[in-house]
Amino acid sequence: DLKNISIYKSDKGEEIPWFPRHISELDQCSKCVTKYEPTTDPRHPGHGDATYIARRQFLNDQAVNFRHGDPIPYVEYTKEEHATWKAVYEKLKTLHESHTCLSYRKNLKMLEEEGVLTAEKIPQIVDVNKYLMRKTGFMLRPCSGLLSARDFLASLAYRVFQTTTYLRHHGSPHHSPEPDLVHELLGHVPMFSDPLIAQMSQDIGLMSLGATDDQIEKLATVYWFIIEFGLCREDGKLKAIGAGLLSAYGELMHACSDVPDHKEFDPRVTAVQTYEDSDYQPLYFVAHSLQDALIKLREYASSMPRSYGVIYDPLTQSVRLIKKV
Ligand code: H4B
Repeated sequence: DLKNISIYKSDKGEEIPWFPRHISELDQCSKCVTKYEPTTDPRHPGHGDATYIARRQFLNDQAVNFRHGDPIPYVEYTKEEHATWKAVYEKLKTLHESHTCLSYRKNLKMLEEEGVLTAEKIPQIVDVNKYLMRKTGFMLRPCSGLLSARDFLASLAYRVFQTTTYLRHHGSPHHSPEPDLVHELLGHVPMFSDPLIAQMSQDIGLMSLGATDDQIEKLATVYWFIIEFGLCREDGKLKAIGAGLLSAYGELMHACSDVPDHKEFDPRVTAVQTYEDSDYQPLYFVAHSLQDALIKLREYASSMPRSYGVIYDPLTQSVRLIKKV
């Protein structure tokens, strides 16, 4: 098992944790963390619902067996699942104009016009990928739940977004304690269609390759506050850019209201801010714009100490290490 063996040594002799050097090696980056499992955690709305648990397990087993290059499995969603999707979609729609950033509205509109995202049915990953490939080269691949930050971030380096394929519980359509299809497809996909968000995500991913645990923690925190829960200001109003907000009716309203604190996005500060993962955030970071967030993130990235350079080659979808003198 090569997974946890450190196989690189820098010139100074320090060990660099294993990381994928080619997109196919993401097959080894699917380690899940168990948190909010419906089998064991009473806070999960599916807790005690044997039918739901079996369905989630079935979809997760399918995802676990996926290998890079395989055709993406087709999933036959049930009537009930389509109905839950529709209820969430329509409710979120009522906040789009007032609470979401311009990029989200534009990209969602294009996705809707092409029939990729609609309230009527849960889309297939294959169809989403055709769209995303054309826009930013991002690609979804199925995964089986909440991944470790290290594995999740490594996939972003290759513009791969690991995506759950199960849906939240029908008894709690407007909130889910774990990532689900609504979060991935309605929250992330329109934003991964934006070239600036795509680049920011890949930058965070590339910085994570071979990083120390402490650096991973910092990068995961920046990711959390900008890609998941970030806000920006448009025409003087707070608007959501983060997928965690774009897929959660209640928190979207809360985040843009004057109840929580709002601080200017500054990766150095953001990276060490503690966050809440079981309730609404008490504090959100606000970027001036997506451009501004990307520039600040790149400055932060280049200041992170690392004894080697990483070069991503999109033609071979691989990463090369270069020595620093
Ligand atoms: N796993 C899945 N399946 N989906 C996600 O959106 C995330 C994940 N987000 N694991 C990750 C963790 C982030 O919250 C950071 C990088 O920890």
